[in-house]
Amino acid sequence: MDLKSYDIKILSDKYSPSQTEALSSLKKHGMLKFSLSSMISNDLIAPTSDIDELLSSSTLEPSIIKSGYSHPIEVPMYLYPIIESIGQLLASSKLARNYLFRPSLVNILSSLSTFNKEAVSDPTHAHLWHRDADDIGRQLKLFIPLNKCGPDNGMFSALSSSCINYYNYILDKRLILRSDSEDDEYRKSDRTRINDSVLRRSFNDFIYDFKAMPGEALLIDTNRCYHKGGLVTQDGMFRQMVQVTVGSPTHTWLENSFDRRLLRFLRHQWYRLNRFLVQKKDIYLM
Ligand SMILES: O=C(O)CCC(=O)C(=O)O
Ligand SMILES: [Fe+2]
Repeated sequence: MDLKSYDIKILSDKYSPSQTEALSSLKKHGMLKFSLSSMISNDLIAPTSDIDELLSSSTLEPSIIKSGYSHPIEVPMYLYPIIESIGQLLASSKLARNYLFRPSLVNILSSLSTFNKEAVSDPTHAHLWHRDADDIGRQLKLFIPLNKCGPDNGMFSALSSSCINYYNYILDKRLILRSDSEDDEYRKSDRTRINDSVLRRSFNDFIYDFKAMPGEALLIDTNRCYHKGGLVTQDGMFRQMVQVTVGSPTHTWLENSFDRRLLRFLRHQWYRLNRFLVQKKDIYLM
């Protein structure tokens, strides 16, 4: 599947046909591609960072680095103000206001993904296809890779939301069976995720592989779209990714006055009700 790219500047217009077109693509596929080059120079986005230098700025525990999962690092200081203004622009845009209830900038994160043999032979968590549950309903994440990104270094991939109802699941029979006999809680929670080859066999035409050049970004509702990323398959390669999240006041990452447990309970009931209404047509793949 391919996606048309829009200039990020269209978000600053009160009314622009491109923004309306972008909104309908977002509603259809749950995602949208942007070019950031009108707001940020590509040289700034593609710093020739040395991986050891990047790792030394990481705050992560050795156990997580060992397993090769993406780990948090600082957003480069010279980039932060520009990324923040892109986040504010997105949060206040007509696009976000039409897509989300009372959107605001939730946070800006940056992660570093490195090669790990164990992770390549046995992917887990974000390396497997999944949907997020960061809010009751929708959210928007803008993924901005800081280096050129392809299948070897943690490419982000996403499934168009046009092919599956929000309240139905795609499930991987093998991962369900495995989780039944799994003791490791971390692995057990992969139960509702899907292996890459399994999903591609059935949904290849609906998958967007974000082979990114510096200056490109993907806006996606990760609660609604299945997605995966961060698996670096070649030794010595890495991926640095900035992630800007825009959400509603009910977003679970916001420090707000909502009671988290009550929200979780409400979310669960809301899912149950809707799964009942859509008559639970989950798709089991093997
Ligand atoms: O690191 C990636 O490419 C995937 C991250 C992810 O699944 C998420 O942020 O929801
Ligand atoms: Fe995710």
